[in-house]
Amino acid sequence: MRKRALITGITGQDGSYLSELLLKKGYQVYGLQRHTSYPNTYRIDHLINNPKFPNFLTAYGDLSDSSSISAIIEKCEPDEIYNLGALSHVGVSFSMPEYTADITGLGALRILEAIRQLKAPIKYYQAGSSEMFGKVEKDSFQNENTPFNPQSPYGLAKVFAFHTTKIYRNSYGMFAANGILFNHESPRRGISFVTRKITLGLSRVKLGMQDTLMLGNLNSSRDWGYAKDYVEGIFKILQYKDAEDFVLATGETHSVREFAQIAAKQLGIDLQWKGTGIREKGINRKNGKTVIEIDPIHFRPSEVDYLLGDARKARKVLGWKPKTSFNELVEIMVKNDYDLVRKETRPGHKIEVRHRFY
Ligand code: NAP
Ligand code: G4F
Repeated sequence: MRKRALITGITGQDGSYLSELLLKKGYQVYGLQRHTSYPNTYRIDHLINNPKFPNFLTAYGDLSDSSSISAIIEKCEPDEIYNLGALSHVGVSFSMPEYTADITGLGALRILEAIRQLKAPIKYYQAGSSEMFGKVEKDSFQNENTPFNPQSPYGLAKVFAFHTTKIYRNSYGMFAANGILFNHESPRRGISFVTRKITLGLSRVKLGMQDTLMLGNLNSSRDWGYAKDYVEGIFKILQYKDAEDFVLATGETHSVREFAQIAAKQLGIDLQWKGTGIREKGINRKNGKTVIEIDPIHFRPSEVDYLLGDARKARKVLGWKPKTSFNELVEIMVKNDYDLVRKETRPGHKIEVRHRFY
């Protein structure tokens, strides 16, 4: 019998890659899709109503709505649920703290409670985040034993979901596991996250469609991996014999400035940094033009300055390790966005990649 998986956050970056992975493994894949006034399915359009993927179906539901969650679980009878749905933007979570707690935090509880009430033997995956570690000591590694110290409504909501998952596992013997994933990116990353903002923005600068890219904190460091590698880890977490919690990370950290420098280099722009603080600028050494500037609008009320993951447990227990290096990741994203923006330069191919806030 074909295994069945239900994915929340099916229209997101990870939801789309995980769907492809599970379909390849022969799963029947169901997606809980939230209703939007205009379909927001560009990452999964190639799977929807495609005769090549008869085992892919989505249904409307919302993480704020218990009845829709229960109805979908009852209808799909999944063996596994991957809860990837969230308000996932840390900066935006400061503007919408209550909504973040509701969707990113309580959403997990609603699913776990639905599984408990149905008394169904469903395995549950919770998409936890390195943002839960929050403020950590510079040069330290974070692993499954590192205490949480969240710095944002998003981080706080994820800590709630993490502990809820553990409580349901310990109290009711449910197979409920947490992944604690460090940042992972791809050409499908939302355009308001810093990596994609850089690869799109610098591609536009290179092609003369934009003069300057406005960024926030250049000093912040992240452990950046490739989303396609990480969904393999997510799958392995639910296939392990016991429900446990696992960190997935690369074990390398790089600053936002470094990411921008490498992306620029791959586009043939040699960036030189001048000035300090909010007056720091990235200048094109060749023509003296300012390519990157700081706009404090992108600063957060509280920042996580530094993250670096220790994924030795996942490597040892699950046999998972990332395959894509930092430079390869930047290259994949730059190539994708350069090609995308190049299409913009052709008549009739206007795509909108500008955004004011994040
Ligand atoms: P993403 O691209 O932002 O996708 C989030 C998904 O959640 C989207 O499908 C979104 O739907 C859906 N969603 C938002 N509000 C919802 C609601 N009220 N009801 C149902 N669905 C809703 O995020 P991602 O990068 O794929 O990340 C997947 C998960 O992993 C998230 O929980 C994120 O917090 C977590 N995580 C991500 C990273 C990372 O670096 N990417 C690291 C650690 C943890 P729409 O498309 O309609 O907006
Ligand atoms: O790309 P970001 O918005 O990602 P952030 O905040 O690390 O969160 C992502 O990773 C988490 C895992 O740790 C996930 F749980 C979460 O869902 C999300 O996927 O920002 C990265 C860094 C931050 O320090 C931010 O302040 O880049 C800095 N930054 C500098 N300029 C900027 C910008 N971030 C954004 N979004 N936009 C800027 O212009």
